[in-house]
Amino acid sequence: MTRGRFIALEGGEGAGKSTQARLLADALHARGIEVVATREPGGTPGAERIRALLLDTGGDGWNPRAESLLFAAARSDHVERLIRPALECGAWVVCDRYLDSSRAYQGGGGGLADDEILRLHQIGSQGLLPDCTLLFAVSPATAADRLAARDAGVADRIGGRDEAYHARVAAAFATMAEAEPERFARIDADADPETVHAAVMTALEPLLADQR
Ligand code: T5A
Repeated sequence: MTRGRFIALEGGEGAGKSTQARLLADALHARGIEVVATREPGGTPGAERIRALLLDTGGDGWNPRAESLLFAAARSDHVERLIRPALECGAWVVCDRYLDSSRAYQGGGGGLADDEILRLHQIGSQGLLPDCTLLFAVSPATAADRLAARDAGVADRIGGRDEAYHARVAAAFATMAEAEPERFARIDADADPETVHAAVMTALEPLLADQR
């Protein structure tokens, strides 16, 4: 049995990750590939419970270290119970956010060192990395317009942080993509959904070609 492929979608709020995750899963299905579509934080019952702790706006929230531990714990359950078994069965996993969100938000945004987050990932998930990480880059104005149209100003605990925090998140994503060009594909996400989807399929062409 050939191992499946692991694709993660990353970027800031409103970049269109969830929209593109759905389009990608449909396109892979249409090619006869078995797909497991999932998300972080979440993806398993235990990780979804941690998601509620992290994102619901009640209470005082968590400091960046506690936040990182919770994300790593949710990811550990997700990897162990869903992602690894799916890959081992030959399915492709399409994951809406993964490790690089922790590196960008708790690292770039919250100030934790990148190697600390990578160490937590080693402990929790034995360092499992995606085969390809699609980074959706959108201008802040476009993202704000999309979120205003969809959410009418209501954000979760992390999405609601200030502009400076989100600017550090975007900078951290850009730095990671530059440092690991073999794993990251940067996708211009300002365009309409179909154009963005076409760019995603082009970026995945080498992995799809391997599959044939
Ligand atoms: N987080 C997560 C961490 O801090 N650390 C971590 O380790 C992890 C895993 C998760 C939060 O947790 C943080 C990051 C986040 O703050 P979430 O609820 O999963 O939060 O939310 P997001 O991932 O931020 O998802 P959003 O739904 O806000 O944004 P998406 O998925 O990028 O955007 P999407 O596809 O939902 O689209 C938003 C709107 O725009 C439209 C859609 O129809 C929708 O209305 N749209 C487009 N419109 C025009 N053109 C396009 N190309 C469009 N694409 C989408």
